Amino acid sequence: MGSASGVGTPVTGVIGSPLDGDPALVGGVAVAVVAVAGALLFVRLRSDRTRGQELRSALAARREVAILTHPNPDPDALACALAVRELAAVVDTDAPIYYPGEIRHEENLALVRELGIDATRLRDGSDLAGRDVVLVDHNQPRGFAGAGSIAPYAVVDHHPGGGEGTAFTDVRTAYGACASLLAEYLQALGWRTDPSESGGEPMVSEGLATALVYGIRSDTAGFTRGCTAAEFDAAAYCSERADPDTIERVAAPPMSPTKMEVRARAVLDRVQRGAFVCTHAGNVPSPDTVARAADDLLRLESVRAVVVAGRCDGTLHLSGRAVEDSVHIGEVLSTAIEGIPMADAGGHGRMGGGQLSVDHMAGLGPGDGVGADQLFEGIFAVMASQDPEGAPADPAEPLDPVTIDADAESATSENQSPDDPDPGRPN
Ligand SMILES: [Mn+2]
Repeated sequence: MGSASGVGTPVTGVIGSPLDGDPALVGGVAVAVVAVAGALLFVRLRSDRTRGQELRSALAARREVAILTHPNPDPDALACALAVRELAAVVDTDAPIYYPGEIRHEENLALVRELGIDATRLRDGSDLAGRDVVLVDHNQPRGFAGAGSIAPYAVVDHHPGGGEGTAFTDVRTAYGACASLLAEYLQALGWRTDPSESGGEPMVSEGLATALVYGIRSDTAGFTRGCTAAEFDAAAYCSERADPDTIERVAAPPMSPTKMEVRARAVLDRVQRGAFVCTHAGNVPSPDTVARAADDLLRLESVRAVVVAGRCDGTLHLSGRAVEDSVHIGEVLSTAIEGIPMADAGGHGRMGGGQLSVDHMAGLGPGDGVGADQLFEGIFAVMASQDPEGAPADPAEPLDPVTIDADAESATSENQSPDDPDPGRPN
């Protein structure tokens, strides 16, 4: 309020002269005028503050906050968490980063490794009890026990939903990445990204600039999907400071021989009917590998829908992909597994997944079991009924049950890399 008294002094002088005879009244009016002028100035200053200044003030008001990402943080969420932590550091606020689920996608793991991101897995809501939680890249806590009882302190996000923070909320659903918002804050706060510039404001760290660019790149599928001017502006602002070598390494992380073999086998052993492909990739080190193999196969020329199966930890994981205007792959999978006990599947139009019990498929359950060949016949039939244009012109040969049977010993178990922590069950 120091500046408010500076405004008040001349005002008192102007209105003082007609009231010379009554010092008490003069004093009272002066105090009132100063208070009103101060309040107006305060409101004006507040409304002129940038969102970044507001968030910084909210962070400065606490000795510590807990930054929370959504359950399986992606590069955008991790970049935002780093940005909040760096902003908190300049106002001497501790801001550890938490996530409730797993960091499991290769790209996400590579980002964490390359930038040395320090994030802690949340056990449950008790880890956050009594703490001021800052949500990034989502606006309602989820994915852990007690999530519903948390009232976030601050929220920065670009997803729909009504979640708000008690001290600060900025949710912009038009933005392609949440990292663009944080970059905007830093830029408006005068943080420097060009090492040749001089100035009193802090310099964005190289790791943060790299993470922000990567987060934007990742959430917009390489500046194509849902990318707005805000994403280009934010990336341009960070570009001088971001490390292109790190970005390249994170974008194409080294792959274990086992994972590469699974993806190769998924292609080599594929069964194609018209524009549809099903394939059994055998034992896989993680369900994520099945999903990546499905992404690969959908890129095959003239292929419109694919389903890849892979066995891991006693479960047959299914991953489906379809191009637009073909089948609804989530419905294909849920229809194909109807009537199979201990099976679950579903998803969106262009992306779906499912799980079946390998023991049950082998007949070690209530029913007679079901072979992967039968499963694939069912999937092909549903695909053909949904997208007749993609169906083969000729009646197909029956599938070879040895190649794709769930029980067949695949080459993976013998060729398993010895350092692979999760080789899958040979069964
Ligand atoms: Mn995001």
